[in-house]
Parts: sequence; structure tokens; C-alpha cells
Amino acid sequence: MSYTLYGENGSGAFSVEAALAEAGAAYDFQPISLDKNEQRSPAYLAINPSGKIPALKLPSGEIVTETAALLLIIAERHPEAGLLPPAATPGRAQAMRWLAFMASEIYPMVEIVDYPERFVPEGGPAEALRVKARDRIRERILVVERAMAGPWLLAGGFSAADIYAAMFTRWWACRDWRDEHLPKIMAMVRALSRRPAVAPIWRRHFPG
Ligand SMILES: N[C@@H](CCC(=O)N[C@@H](CS)C(=O)NCC(=O)O)C(=O)O
Repeated sequence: MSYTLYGENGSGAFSVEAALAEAGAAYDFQPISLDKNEQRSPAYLAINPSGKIPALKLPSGEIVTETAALLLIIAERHPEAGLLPPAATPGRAQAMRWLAFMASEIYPMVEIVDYPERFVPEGGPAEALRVKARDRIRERILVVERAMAGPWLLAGGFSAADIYAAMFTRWWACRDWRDEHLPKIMAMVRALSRRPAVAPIWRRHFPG
């Protein structure tokens, strides 16, 4: 039995797919088109009632959502992949800290940037809100930039937290800004995108 990942190239599905690939786990990729609003179709809402990608069907058949949780679940099920430092170590504590930070402080802003009209009354200042949310993402990812311990986010080396941080640099909020302001994260991104397991997935999700 293998995993089934629901998502789209260039979306949060990248993080989950990269973690599965690092773990050497078998999976199918089920495309869900954001352009066609398929994340809000009745069929997909039965998979993730929150109407977001990614979602992951575990080999047991159980569906799980929330990207940070999916990274933790994959790391826990494939400890040999070293996606997280060992349990109950300072490194694991920092990994959980930064995964939770990005999940709560950055990812929710992405919906505001992508769909600002959802957050203002009809005819309200959607574009102004989009810019505010973009600036908030930038401010928050700078916190991660300053926390980079070395070539990877954690002092102990590569982890799922690097995969997650790299993903946020690819989207509109950071695109024309990242090279100048995120030198440590961008060096990590280059190293991550060259890892043998990640490289083909990186190219498919983020061509060019
Ligand atoms: N809390 C979710 C957020 C996922 C998310 O925002 N996904 C975006 C794509 S990267 C999405 O599905 N957007 C479509 C929408 O909001 O309608 C998670 O951590 O996985």
C-alpha cells in the first residue's frame, strides 16, 4: 500500500512530496487544480473539508491534512530518512518550534495574498490587504532567516523544516525580494533543490 497525495505543482504539495521522496516512500499524486477551483468541489471537500491542498491518504486509508502535520507524520513513519532530529532532543524541539511558527505565522497569510477578496467586504480594499499580508509574510520569514543555524535551519543539519521554509520562498510574496533579503535561506534552498531525492520534484513544482 502506498500514500496518495492530493495537490498541485507549485503548491504546498511540494513539501509533502519532497518529504515522501526523501523517505523513499511510494505514493500516487492526485492533481487538484486551484485554477479550476477543484479544492472547493464536493468531491475534494469530502477529502479535506477545509478546501485546501495538500491532503494525504495514508497507506491505512486514513486522510490527513495540514502540511506541517504531514511533515511530522512522514518523519515519524520513516525515521531512517532523518527528516527530524531524534525525539526529545533539543534539535527536535527546535524543529517543532519552526514548523509550528511557519504553519501559524506564515501559511495563513498566503490565503490572504492569494484571495484577498475573501477577507474584505464586497468592493473593499482587497489589493491594499494583499500588500499588507505580503509584507507580513516577508517580516515573518525574516525571523526564520535570522534563526538559520548554518547551512540548514537546524544546527544538527537538514530537516523537514528546511523543506517547509524553502516552499514559502517560491511564492509571489517573496519572489522578487528573496535574493536580496534571504541570503541564508536562499543558500539552503539551492542545497535543498540539489538533493538527489528532491531535485526532480523541485524542478517539476518550481521550474526555472
Ligand atoms: N492550513 C493548510 C493551508 C494550505 C493552503 O493554504 N493551501 C493552498 C495552496 S498552497 C490552497 O489550497 N489554497 C486554495 C484556497 O485557499 O482556496 C496547510 O497547512 O496545509
